[in-house]
Amino acid sequence: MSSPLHDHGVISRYRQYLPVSEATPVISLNEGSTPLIHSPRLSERAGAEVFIKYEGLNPTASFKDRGMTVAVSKAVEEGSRTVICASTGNTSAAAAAYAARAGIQCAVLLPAGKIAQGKLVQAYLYGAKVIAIRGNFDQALQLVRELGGMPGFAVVNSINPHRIEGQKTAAFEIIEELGEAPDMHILPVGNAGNITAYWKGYREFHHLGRAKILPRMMGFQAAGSAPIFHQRVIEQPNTIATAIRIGNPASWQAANAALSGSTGAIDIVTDEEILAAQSWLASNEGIFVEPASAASVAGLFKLGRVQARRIVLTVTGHGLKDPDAAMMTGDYRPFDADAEVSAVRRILEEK
Ligand code: AN7
Repeated sequence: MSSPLHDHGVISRYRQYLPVSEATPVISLNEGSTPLIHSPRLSERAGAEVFIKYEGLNPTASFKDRGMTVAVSKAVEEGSRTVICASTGNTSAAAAAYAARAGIQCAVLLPAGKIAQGKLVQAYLYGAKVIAIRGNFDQALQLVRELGGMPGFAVVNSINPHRIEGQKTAAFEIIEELGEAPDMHILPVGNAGNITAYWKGYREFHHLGRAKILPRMMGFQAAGSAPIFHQRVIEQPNTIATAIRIGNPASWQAANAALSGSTGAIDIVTDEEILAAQSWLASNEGIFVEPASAASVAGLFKLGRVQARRIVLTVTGHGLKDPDAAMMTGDYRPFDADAEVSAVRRILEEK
């Protein structure tokens, strides 16, 4: 059981806005409350005040924890003994961690060979049953839809509305911190659950008078996996940003509603732009994110100078999730040196 003294996760902080009651056992890892970091260099490039919502600092190092605390708490309340999901990696890491915390089983269906190493390691260590599907994420999600009705099973993909409810709390935090919604919100789009969740969160606080404005929602997909941008299912999605390697998003309609309702837009960024943005953000702002998250930054670069006062970029997952992709952003090798002061000094004095 959670202790009220130590529990400051999203259910504890935003209970009145979430589908929980006294009867809901709160399964939490104190997710949320992530930093909103002002970015002077991005601000200069955009001609607006730019803030980065650093979701990689959640307990399993991605934004998925916000939705998973609600989804797993509700699954336990409803008597489920197993949670199941398809995933490009981060959902499976979060599901596995919260299931471990709840003392229930977790099964994850992953596209074989397309999961970043860090995410796979997480699923194993948290004790999930890891099933590698010879197919892509969309096929894995279709299997989960068919298997999810088994007795005692709860599906914790974002087709589970509790996931969206939890994830909307990121918009609440941003409004509380800025005292107002930003004029524009930029984020990567894969299954389109997160853009749906932010838009819901912004609208709810707007409705309550906690914000006077609503942001334009700007979503960025990887060029090789851009079904919403092209308005058609992509049968063979491909991108270095494996987290958003999705060809048939579950929340497609809701994303369209967010885009049109906010007079926002969806656009694409190439893998090259993603990798360049990833290394730029690390070396210029000290913020290390995974490739999918860097799509936000690549997107802002693509927009150029923006008619807005304040812009928030969500960076969704930590860079350490995927060291292999990070190493592709440059030709990284150490300088070799003998264990002597003179040898090290020679290198330090080189131009
Ligand atoms: C780092 O883990 O779909 O548009 O199965 O891991 O809400 O899907 C991950 C998605 C962006 C896209 N950034 O969010 C999964 C999965 C990162 C992600 C997205 C994901 P949605």
